Formats: sequence, C-alpha cells, structure tokens
Amino acid sequence: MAKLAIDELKNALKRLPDWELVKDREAISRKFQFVDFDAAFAFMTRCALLAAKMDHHPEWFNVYNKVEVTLATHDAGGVTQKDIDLAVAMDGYAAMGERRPRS
Ligand code: H2B
Repeated sequence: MAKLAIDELKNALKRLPDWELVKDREAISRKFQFVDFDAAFAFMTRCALLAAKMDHHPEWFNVYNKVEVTLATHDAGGVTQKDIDLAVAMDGYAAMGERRPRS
C-alpha cells in the first residue's frame, strides 16, 4: 500500500479533526482520555482486536485513563489509507467512553 501524498493526507485529516501530523515524522497521532483505566483498556481491547484483523498495528502508550496513539505504516514509510481507516475506527470506539479535558 502506497503512502498518501501530503495533500491527500491533509485532506484525509479533515475527517479526523482530533488527529494531528507528528513533527519530524510521517505519522499521525491523537491523545485520548477516558473516565478511568477500565474505559481506556476497553477501548484498547477493541482497537487491538481490529488491529489484529487488519494486520495493522498502532504505536500507543497508556497511563491510567490516557491513551496516546501514533499511526504510521512502517512498510510504506508513511501514512497510508490503512492508518486513516484505523484512526476513523478508533474515533468511533472512543466516542462512548471518552472524557475530554475541560478547557
Ligand atoms: N502495522 C503497521 N502500523 N505498519 C505496518 O507496516 C505493519 C503493521 N505491517 N503490522 C504488518 C504488521 C507486517 O509487518 C506484517 C508482516 O503483515
């Protein structure tokens, strides 16, 4: 799978307003916050099952109720449609258990 050109990527990110381009790397990232660890881990479990099915795996970091996700396609050296598809699915899984920080 070929990596997306920068204009394709920016266009794809319009559907993913909470995701951003990673600095100094061809990848996208998002920070999720949940009500507690159970909700965060339930989210990660759903993502993990989908990732296994897609054979496409996130880079992520979890502490308590926070999950930081970075998506890239290592085989392509950049962001592909697979990363976009996984990001859209992750947004969907998060929609229920997520708590956004108060601003
Ligand atoms: N996940 C991600 N994020 N990028 C990849 O290039 C990738 C992957 N490649 N999961 C897959 C596994 C590949 O290594 C296997 C052999 O299909």
